[in-house]
Amino acid sequence: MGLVTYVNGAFVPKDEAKISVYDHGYLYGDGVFEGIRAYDGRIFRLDAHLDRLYESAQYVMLEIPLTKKAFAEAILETVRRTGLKDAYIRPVVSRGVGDLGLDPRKCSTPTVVIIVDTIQLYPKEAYARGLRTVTATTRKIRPDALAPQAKTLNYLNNILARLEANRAGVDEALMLSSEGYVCECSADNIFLVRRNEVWTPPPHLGILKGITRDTVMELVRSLGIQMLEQVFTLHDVYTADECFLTGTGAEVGAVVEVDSRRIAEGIPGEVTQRLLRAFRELVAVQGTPIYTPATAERGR
Ligand code: PXG
Repeated sequence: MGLVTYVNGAFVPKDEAKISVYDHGYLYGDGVFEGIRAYDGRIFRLDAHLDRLYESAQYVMLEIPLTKKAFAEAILETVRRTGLKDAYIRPVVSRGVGDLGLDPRKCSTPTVVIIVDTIQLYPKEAYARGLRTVTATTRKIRPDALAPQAKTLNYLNNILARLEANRAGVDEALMLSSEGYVCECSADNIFLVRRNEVWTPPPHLGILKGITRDTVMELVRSLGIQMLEQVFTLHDVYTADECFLTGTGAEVGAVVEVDSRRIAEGIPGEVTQRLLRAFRELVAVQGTPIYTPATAERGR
């Protein structure tokens, strides 16, 4: 078994998965996507990811030519055909093949792709030592220009920030709103621990409402710690007791340095580590099973 990709209803080997250069997803970034993970044969929060995919599509007036139920089944079947139990799943729906003008009316059928692969976003050592970040000079796109809640194929704003992190030789880039408030990182949400409270920016500031973020907010509350969604500045980050990032790829990743300032002791904090443990316990038991008894022998 090798990696299998779903392309418009067909299951094809990774190397044969192809789309047209006239696809407006390629020409204009006109489309939406999701990033989902499977842990030990279960897809974590599949319904929440599908809800967000369909909401992103609704925002850009892109009609996904599958019901949510059919999409879920297509995802499950693509993973089954790879035989993977731990996987990274990337559904992508683009406007489809059109002409060289940007008018979406020229695109008659959306292109639906589901990529299944493996993922390790940050190296293992990064979790042990903690992540280092810099604040990008690139500001978040204003929510009235392009809603950051929508996971669209236009990721250049985040990529510009990531380039800045690369140039600084650190792991991630922190992004601010045009007013200078802390929003999120290029592919992760941000949290602070301050005096036994946990803070994260509210969605209206112009961030992606991360599914890991929602999960971690629930975990914070279940640990009996005060969880606040509130606006904060870099001053609050630099002086925090702990800082961590959340995302499908990153899970819960401690941040130990921001803009050359060491955060507290410069080692992963206690609350962060408790939350990472709680998160890993949760993903091990929660989620949509991929392999039913009838297909179980295919899992590895
Ligand atoms: N903010 C942004 C801008 C993101 O792109 C998150 C927050 C975290 O959201 P979730 O729902 O994952 O908790 C994301 C997610 C990648 C990659 O390949 C990117 C994401 C997720 C998985 C992989 O870089 N972005």
